[in-house]
Amino acid sequence: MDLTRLVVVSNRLPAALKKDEQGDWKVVPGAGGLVTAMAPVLRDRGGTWIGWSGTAGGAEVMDLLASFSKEAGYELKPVGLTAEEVNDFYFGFSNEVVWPLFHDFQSRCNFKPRYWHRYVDVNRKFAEAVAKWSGENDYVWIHDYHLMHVGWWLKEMGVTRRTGFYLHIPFPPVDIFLKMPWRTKILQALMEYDLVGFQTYRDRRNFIQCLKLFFPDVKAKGRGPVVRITHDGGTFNAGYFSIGIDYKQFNDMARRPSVKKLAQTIKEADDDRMIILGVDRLDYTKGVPQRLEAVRTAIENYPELHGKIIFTQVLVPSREKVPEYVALKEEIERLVGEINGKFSQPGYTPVQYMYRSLSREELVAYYRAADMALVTPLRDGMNLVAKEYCACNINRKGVLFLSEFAGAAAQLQNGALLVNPYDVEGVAKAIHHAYYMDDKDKRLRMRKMQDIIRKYDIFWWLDSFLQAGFSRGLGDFPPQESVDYAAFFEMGEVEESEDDSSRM
Ligand code: ADQ
Repeated sequence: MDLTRLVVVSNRLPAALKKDEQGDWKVVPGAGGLVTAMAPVLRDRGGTWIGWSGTAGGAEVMDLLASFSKEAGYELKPVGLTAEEVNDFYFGFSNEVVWPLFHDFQSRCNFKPRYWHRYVDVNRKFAEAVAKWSGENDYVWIHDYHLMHVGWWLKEMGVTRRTGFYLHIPFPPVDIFLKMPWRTKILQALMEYDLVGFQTYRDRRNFIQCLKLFFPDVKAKGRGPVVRITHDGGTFNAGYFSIGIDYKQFNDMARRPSVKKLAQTIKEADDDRMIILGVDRLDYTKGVPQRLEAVRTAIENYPELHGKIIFTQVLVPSREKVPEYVALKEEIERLVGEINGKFSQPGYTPVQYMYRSLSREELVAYYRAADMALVTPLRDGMNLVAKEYCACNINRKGVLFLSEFAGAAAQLQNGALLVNPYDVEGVAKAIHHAYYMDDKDKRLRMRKMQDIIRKYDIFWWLDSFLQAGFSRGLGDFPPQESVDYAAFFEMGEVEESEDDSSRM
């Protein structure tokens, strides 16, 4: 293989720059799954990570990152953004246009032309950084919805690189994507990458349907997860690669004596009660108010559950300065207050609520202690919480309720109890059903999910994408044969010219 180095590009660098108490900058390394998986590859292959440092840049920042790079074993190269750029590109176009539209919330979109223009300009800045910090033989892997235009700019600038793009969030269906004022420009930009990767078959299908609507000459051909798309004499590949977690790391941590002890403390407080857990970033796509309504309905419709279930919601602060998110937090807190006001009794508070980020050990202890997890986003690219919960379920007696609208449903449908998050009575009924589910059934379901999550972990995801990206053909892509992708909502909607007979 002639490609030697990997260049990863994402909106944020995998390390944040923060000021300490003395007002000096310091580098705090990221600990997410993506960083964990990428770091060894970047180190072994040699590589660079390009992203916004959280500041406007400057010599001090460069020095700090240079010393961090030395320790990490790969380079970190910052893109500096001004306050206006952060406002219009990040808070504006990324979070008020693409995020809501791609999650099917078109009524929440704020299609300000200024946002769009700044988005394109900032993407150019990222492309310039790629041109500067990468070489012709490097593979450039661009991540997520903030940076859909980088490949297009590289082409405009005459910079030749092998490029791959991965979308972590859903790609919307045609009827919703049509609302985007800059729809053809976005599709054209995506077609400039050599490989465009999505979370699920459904996302790739939506993308291809949008392409075909706007560019009638588009043809999609191929078998399996990666297809070849031809348009206007050019070709590129589009595939789906469901992102996974570092299963082993979560599972090992859940077995640690310190975590076991913490989990016991969590459980002991409500020894004879079933703990139902919710863990989310504060975001309207996660369906937290609907989930609280479902818990309320469960206690109302099934009085025998009163005093027997505890719902613990962990909410991670996010986008706290945005008024919509402030309002959402208030709504959630009002609902928690109402439910507890109505159903609490001495020694029993039905909803426990935490608004803060937990340490990894605490989070894993909650996963381990929980008898059930309510993962009910209204729409989600994948949802890693669902996978993390299963990885930490040591006794295999846990039950996962999973939204039909989470990308993870395609992989976990055989073990999870799939629910429609808008159907609060349906979710309440599922909770009631799970309360009486026998241990044998629970174990069988959990084992199925764990097998899939262990096999298709974050390292598998990374290898699959890179193999598909590095190979110019479609033939040597690793099979995903034991992933059951025949989710009910995907049936009967197979692309005509897309031979996907290997999709099971
Ligand atoms: P997110 O929308 O952030 O990710 P998700 O996939 O659930 O959603 O990941 C959240 C992460 O935050 C998990 O790894 C979890 O461990 C962590 N986390 C949650 N609560 C925490 C807490 N209280 N303390 C500490 N950590 C906490 C986007 C897309 C998803 C897609 C991922 C990856 O929106 O659909 O699955 O990227 O591609």
